[in-house]
Amino acid sequence: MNLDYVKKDFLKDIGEASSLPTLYEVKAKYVGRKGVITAAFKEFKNLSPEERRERGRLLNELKEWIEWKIKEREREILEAEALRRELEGFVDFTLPGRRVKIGSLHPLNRVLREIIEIFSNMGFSLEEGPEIELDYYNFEALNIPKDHPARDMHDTFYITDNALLRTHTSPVQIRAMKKRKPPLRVISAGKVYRRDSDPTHSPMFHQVEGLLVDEDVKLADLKGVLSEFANRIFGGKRKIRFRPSYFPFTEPSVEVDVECVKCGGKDESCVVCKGTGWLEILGAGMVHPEVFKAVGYDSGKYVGFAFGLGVERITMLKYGIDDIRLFFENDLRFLQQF
Ligand code: FA5
Repeated sequence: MNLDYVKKDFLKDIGEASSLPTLYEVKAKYVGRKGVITAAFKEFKNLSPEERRERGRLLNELKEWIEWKIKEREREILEAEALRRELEGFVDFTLPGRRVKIGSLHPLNRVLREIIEIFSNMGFSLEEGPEIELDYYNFEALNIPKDHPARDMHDTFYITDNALLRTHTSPVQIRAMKKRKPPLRVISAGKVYRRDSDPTHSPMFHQVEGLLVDEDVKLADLKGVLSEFANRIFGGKRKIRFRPSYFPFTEPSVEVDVECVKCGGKDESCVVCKGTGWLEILGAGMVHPEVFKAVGYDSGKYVGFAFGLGVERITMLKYGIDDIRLFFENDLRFLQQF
C-alpha cells in the first residue's frame, strides 16, 4: 500500500467533510477497526523484521497525523456550527427598512360612521338586525302582504319561501318596536340585497334606517331632522325638499331631495343633477297605522316617522363618484384617494 496515496486520499476526503457525521465516516474509513491503516498493518506478515520496524514507524506516524487532522477538523466544524446558530436570530439593523403600508377606512365605512355619528348626536341609538330575514319582518309586518304589487319594488333574493336576504333595513323597525315600548328613537345600519346591477345599483348595498315614535310627532319634525342631517353630511346650509311618494309602511310617504351638491341648483348644464338642481337622497314618511298594529302600538296615541337612505348614494354624491362598482373592486388607486 502506497502511504503517499493514502495521505492524498485522506486529505481530499477530509476537505470534503463539512459536517460531523461525514467527518466520522472519514475517521472510520482511515483509522477505524476496518479502516485503511489497520489493513496496512496486516500487510506486515510478509516483510523482514527490519522492514517491518520501519514500516510500523511510518504507519504509526501516519495514524497519529490522521487522528490529529480529524480532531482539528472536528473543532473547525463545531465552531462553524456554533457561529451559524448564533447568527440564526441575527437582525442586521443597518439594512434599509421595509415600508409598512398603512390602510385606511373604506369610503363607505367612513361615510357610514359619519352618518351614525350625526344621528347619535340627535339622540338616536343603534339597533341591529339579521341580514337573513323572515318574510314577516321584511314584508308582512311592513304592510306588504304576499302578492302585494309593492313586492315588485324589491327584487328579492329568496332563500326559502319564508326566508330571504333582507331587501332593506326597514325590518329592523319592526324588531325594535316589538322589543321596546314608545317613545323610541333608533337607527339601524347595514347590508341589504336586491337583484339589481348597473352603474348606480349594486346587488349588495348599505342602508341606514331611522325611526322615531312619540306622542306628538309631525312631518315637520321629520323635515327638521333630515334637513339637519343634510347640512352635516354635505357641509354648509343645504336646502331639502319633500316630493310625494309611496311606501306601504308610511303614510304620507315622501322622496327627499337635497339641493345639488355640485352646482347648488345654479347650473343648468350640471352633470350631477342634470340641470334639475336637486338630488334624491332617501325615502321617508310617517309610520303607517298598519305597522303600529303589527307591533302592538296604539296608533291612536302614538305617531312616528321613518326614513331609509342608501349609503352608497350619499357617498357618491359627497365625493362625486359616478359608478357604484368602484366601491367593491378594491382597486387601491381608487381607495387611496380617501
Ligand atoms: C326603501 O328601501 C325603504 N325601506 C326606505 C324607507 C324607509 C322609506 C323608511 C320610508 C320609511 P328604496 O327602495 O327607495 O326604499 O331604497 C332606499 C335607498 O336605497 C334609495 O334611495 C337608494 O339610494 C338606495 N338603493 C336602492 N336600491 C339600490 C341598489 N340596488 N344599489 C344601491 N343603492 C340602492
